[in-house]
Parts: sequence; C-alpha cells; structure tokens
Amino acid sequence: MQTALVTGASAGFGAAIARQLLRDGMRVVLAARRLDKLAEIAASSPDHAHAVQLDVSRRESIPAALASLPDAFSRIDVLVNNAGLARGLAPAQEADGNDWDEMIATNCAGLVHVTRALLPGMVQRGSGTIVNLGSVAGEFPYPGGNVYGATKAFVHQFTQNLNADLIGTGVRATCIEPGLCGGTEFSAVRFKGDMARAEAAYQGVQPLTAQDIADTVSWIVHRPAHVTINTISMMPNCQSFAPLAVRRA
Ligand code: NDP
Ligand code: 8X3
Repeated sequence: MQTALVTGASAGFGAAIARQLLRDGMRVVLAARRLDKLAEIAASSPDHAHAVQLDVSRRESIPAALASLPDAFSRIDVLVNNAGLARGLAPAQEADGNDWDEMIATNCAGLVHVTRALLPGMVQRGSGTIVNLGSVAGEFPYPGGNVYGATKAFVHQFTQNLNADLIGTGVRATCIEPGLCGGTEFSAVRFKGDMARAEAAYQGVQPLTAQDIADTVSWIVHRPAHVTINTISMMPNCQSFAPLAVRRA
C-alpha cells in the first residue's frame, strides 16, 4: 500500500485530494497548521489516515514533523505540495510587504524544503511522485497578481528542474496549474475575511471544484511508473485568455 503526504490538507484542494487518495486505497498523511480540521478528516479513515501539524513556512519544524510520523506512515511514496495562499490583490506599488513575505515563505520556501526533506528517501527507494500546485497565475500575468503569480511561476520551474535532476531515479514531478476554482478558502484568505469580495469572484460562473483537482492528482499518481506528466494547465469553461492590455493616450 502506497503512502501519500498532502500539505494544506485541512481545507479546499488538499482536503479533497486527501479524501480521494484514501478512496483510492492509499495511506494518507494530512499536514497543515489547523490540527483540529485535519483530525476531523482523518477520523473517517482511522487506520489509513494520520494528521500531523505542520507549518511549511517554518523550515525548522519540517524535520520534526516528519520524524514524528508513525512507522506505518513514515515511507512517503507520493508528496502533494498543495499548501499555499494568495494575500491581497493590490498593485505592486501599494502591496503590503508582509503579504509578499508570507506568500514567498509558504508557496516557494515551504514547498522546496518539504520536497528536499522527502526526496532522498524516494530516490533511495527508486520510486516516488511529487505533485506541486502551481496556478495559471504563474503563466498569465494579471493586475494585482504580482508576487502570487511569481511564486507560482517559481513552482512551475522548480517542478521542471526537479525532473531534470531526477532523470533515471524513478522519481517524477508534476505541476498542476489550475485557473478559477470555487468552494475553497482561497479567496477568503486572499481578501482576509472580506466575504463579500471573496464571494464576488465566483458570482455568475461555474468554476472548477476541489474534486476536479483531486481527480487530476489521482490520475497523475496512478500513471504507470515510466510516465512523467510535467505540467497540467486546467481552467473552467467560463475562463479563457484575453488580449494584452494597451493603454492609449
Ligand atoms: P485553501 O485556502 O482552501 O486551502 C489552503 C490550504 O493550505 C489550507 O489547508 C491551509 O491550512 C494550508 N496552508 C496555508 N498556509 C500553510 C502553511 N504555512 N503550512 C501548512 N499549510 C498551510 O486554498 P485552495 O485549496 O484553493 O488552494 C490550494 C492550493 O492551490 C494553493 O497552493 C493555491 O495557491 C493553489 N491554487 C488555488 C486555486 C483556486 O482558485 N482556489 C487555483 C490555482 C491554484 P491551514 O490554514 O490549516 O494551515
Ligand atoms: C488561483 C487562480 O486566477 O485567482 O491561483 O490567480 S487566480
């Protein structure tokens, strides 16, 4: 039986991914800061799910959290680096520097250090799958996306560079890059609890769902061992591309 570790499993995509991988018959370690929420999800599969408190932005806490895993959950075959957030939508010249620090610490530094901690074991065993949550925001710039989009461009390129390093090891990495997705805490977090603003993002549209993302992760994880999916970009039908902005006098 394979074991997956899902970061940010207390809500949104991460909770849906953890539930899906449990339904797929895997053991799952659920990691995030809110242990109560993780424990609630893990309680539905007491033999196969384990909740661990982990703030990925606190680098020094990562080894201790991983060392605390019970034996049955300690060999991680699948890492889903999902923990992440956007803070604010202000133009760069007005944005809050603390918001920028938090996004970089979580989306970039947290993701690379969790990966670094688990990679040697995967390489030693000759198998492993890493799924990173990027975003369309990492490819397509939009006003106010400044540092959030840049962190997701980082996630994209880190994933591809992982595959460059991991050739021949049996370990593979994928970056999933979703567009507008509803039913998660993403916009509530981005707008710091301003629910009117958060809900407005999903009015009159049918966005992707967390289950759409979970289905995609499940598909990636279950590809045969010789297949690497480098990138998946996905959007709801209600979203597409727009022309470049041109400011005229
Ligand atoms: P949610 O806000 O619903 O969930 C985010 C999860 O990340 C929560 O479980 C939260 O748990 C966890 N988290 C945040 N900071 C940390 C931290 N420092 N350490 C550990 N866990 C943390 O967001 P989504 O599910 O919507 O988003 C998940 C990922 O997908 C993010 O990386 C996001 O950028 C990306 N994404 C989202 C899209 C969307 O439209 N929703 C589209 C494209 C990409 P806790 O607070 O308990 O720590
Ligand atoms: C989340 C999608 O378009 O809000 O990554 O940046 S978007």
